[in-house]
Amino acid sequence: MTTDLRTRALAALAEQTIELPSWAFGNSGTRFKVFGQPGVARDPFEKIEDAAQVHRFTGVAPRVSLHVPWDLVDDFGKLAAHAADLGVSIGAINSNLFQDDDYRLGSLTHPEKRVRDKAIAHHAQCVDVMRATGSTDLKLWLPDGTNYAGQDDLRARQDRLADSLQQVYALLDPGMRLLLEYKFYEPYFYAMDIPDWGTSLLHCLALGEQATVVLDTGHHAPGTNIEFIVMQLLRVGRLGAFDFNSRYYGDDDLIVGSADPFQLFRIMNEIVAADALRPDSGVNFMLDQCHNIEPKIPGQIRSVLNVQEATAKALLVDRDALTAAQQSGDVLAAHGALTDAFSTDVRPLLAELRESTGLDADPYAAYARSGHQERIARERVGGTQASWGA
Ligand code: RM4
Ligand code: MN
Repeated sequence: MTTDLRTRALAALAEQTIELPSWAFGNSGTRFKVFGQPGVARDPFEKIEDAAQVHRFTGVAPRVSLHVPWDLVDDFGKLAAHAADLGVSIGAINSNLFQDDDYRLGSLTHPEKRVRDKAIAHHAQCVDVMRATGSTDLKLWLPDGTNYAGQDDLRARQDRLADSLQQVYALLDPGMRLLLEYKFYEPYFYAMDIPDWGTSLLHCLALGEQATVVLDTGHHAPGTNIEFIVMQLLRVGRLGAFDFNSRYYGDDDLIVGSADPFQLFRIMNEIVAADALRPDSGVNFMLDQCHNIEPKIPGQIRSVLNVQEATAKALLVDRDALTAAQQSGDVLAAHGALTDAFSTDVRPLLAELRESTGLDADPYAAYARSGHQERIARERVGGTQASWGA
């Protein structure tokens, strides 16, 4: 790697941030079983303490996404102040449209106006939480869909959705954004109402400039070229955020970069190529994961490091050589420019980055040595552990 590439990579890496999900620090599981772990956070304050540990050792995770109502507290100002004391801040506020009996046939798309109004009102509550915490991103994952052909009118559902989204959008203050996620299946299996990036983008375009698409890496059919979607959304200025994770088949909550590190590298390559790594690019790099069978804080540290490593490799692509090879039709040289960067061991570079800011070169080992895990297992007794869905 040339000195120039190295220097630029270090500068870009020093600015990168990755947002952590509060739900990664509560107990979680499958729809069959939630597994408990010793020392798991019992409330949103403790979840933020755990997230702050990830930031303390990695230096690149200064924000925590909250989920309403899982993270409801009496005083959100106090929660934001608690975060600030620990050196982190509140990131995106995630709404919940999937845990209420009223939502059996949908929420923002429900045939009944009463239910749609209730789902819209929930977003007013989320916007209040944003005002109290200084959050600027309202994240909406729509779990609506149908299970059987003919169950409901597909087009009418889109029309109701467009109308409901407009009302949610109208709740935003200037400077706030609506992040609209898509998912190709689950919880419904015949048709989801926002199954793909195209549907999400159409709704965002109709809403206005403050609406952007969230790309959850787990929400695609196997074999989907995700980096193409990243490129296309960046091209039209509507990639608002990532939900990073990994999936093999049906689940999407595994550690980012664990299933296919080359895919994560290809995604980050499109980000770097479009100069979208800059903090002011408008792309929020968030994790959306649960750690069901592995310890949670180390799981989040590993995830952050995986994103950082893929980013470092993408920054090391020799773009001049790549462009020259592409223009001259040298297929193998062009592909080689990517694979050379991917094959680089970036761990020494990242170690150097960390040491330059006083961090341990190995955040994972440093956390293990810190005794924090043993301390929370000892101290967090009594009360009810936070868990997915509560
Ligand atoms: C969805 C989606 C959302 C997450 C929920 C719990 O599949 O990924 O981002 O908030 O799960
Ligand atoms: Mn997600």
